[in-house]
Amino acid sequence: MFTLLKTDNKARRGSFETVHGTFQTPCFMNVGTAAAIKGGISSVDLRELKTQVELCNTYHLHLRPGDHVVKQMGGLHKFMNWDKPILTDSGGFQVFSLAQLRKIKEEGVYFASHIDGHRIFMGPEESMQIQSNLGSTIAMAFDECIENPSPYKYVAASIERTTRWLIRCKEEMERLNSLPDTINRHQLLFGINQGSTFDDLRIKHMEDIAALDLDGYAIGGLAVGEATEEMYRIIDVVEPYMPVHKPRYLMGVGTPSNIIEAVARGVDMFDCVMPSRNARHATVFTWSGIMHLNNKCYETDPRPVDEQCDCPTCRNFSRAYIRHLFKANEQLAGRLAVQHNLYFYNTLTEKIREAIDKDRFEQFRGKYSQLLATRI
Ligand code: PRF
Ligand code: ZN
Repeated sequence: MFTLLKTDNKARRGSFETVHGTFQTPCFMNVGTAAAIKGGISSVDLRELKTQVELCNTYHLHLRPGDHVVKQMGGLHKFMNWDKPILTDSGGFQVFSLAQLRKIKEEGVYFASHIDGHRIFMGPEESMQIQSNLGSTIAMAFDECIENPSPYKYVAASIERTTRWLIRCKEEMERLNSLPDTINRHQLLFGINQGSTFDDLRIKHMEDIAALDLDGYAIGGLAVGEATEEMYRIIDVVEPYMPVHKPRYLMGVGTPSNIIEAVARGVDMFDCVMPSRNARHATVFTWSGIMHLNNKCYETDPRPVDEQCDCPTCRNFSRAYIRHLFKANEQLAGRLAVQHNLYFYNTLTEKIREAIDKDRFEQFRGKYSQLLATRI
């Protein structure tokens, strides 16, 4: 159950109680697409990185190792030895971004696996069945993530279909949660708002899905080609139509600055590959801005990545050492940088929560929104 603890202008401080424990919002979910955080980070490592929620992907785990294998192993929590909340994305987005030879029909999507090309069908029922086999804490609805820009007529028809898919997701989830051999019979379902950059379609779709009284609501279809200012504008447009007492999740966003700006607009939950992906390319986030560790200036720099950070990497290693590891193509380089970046994002949302608690979020935003985006 989600409890809205307090607000500071539009920024919200919440607490979400689940069968896998309670997490605090605003929250950044750490992305472990195929049941692992890229860069060689295990669930044991995450316990030292202030991770509250791990995000995994229906599409990837269905292809490999197969959701039936995960179910046989007792579900995702047991499989990867993580006992805190897990959110699974529905496959909606990955089918549209990764799969080939895609055909969208009323019943669902026909596509070819990006691994070996074999033909697969996924519709709302299949997505719910896979997520039920995975036994995640929160399942996401099966949606169509439309790229920006898209024609108005296409978007108008697509959101109607996404709403029909959502109704089927809800019915199938209720059925699965009532079966005796289901891994997590308290699995929650979030709906996903779509509508591209059309205000009226965004609002209509939000109204339609809000009426279904789901466990939470996501804003999807953003950070897919539109300008950042346009993304903020769409959040401003749909936010007034989102249920106040349900968590709000902005999917696949974003930079530290994007997160601060979305919290200022009333969003509670985030996920993004950016901290782990950028880290593997030697780009780290610090409280003074963005740093590229391959730069020559760090060759003999004895300081930690961030002098204000107390992550396992910064407590033990220098910029010079990590730069050397990147230059020498050592796997440890990525691992150390990913640990730092995840800790940074998890600390960022922690500091945001503290700021909201003390009614100081606007000061926090003023101090950091631009600063964290500068390159140093
Ligand atoms: N839908 C789903 N997952 C997503 C998105 C979406 O629109 C996005 C868009 N940024 C990221 N992940 N199901
Ligand atoms: Zn650090």
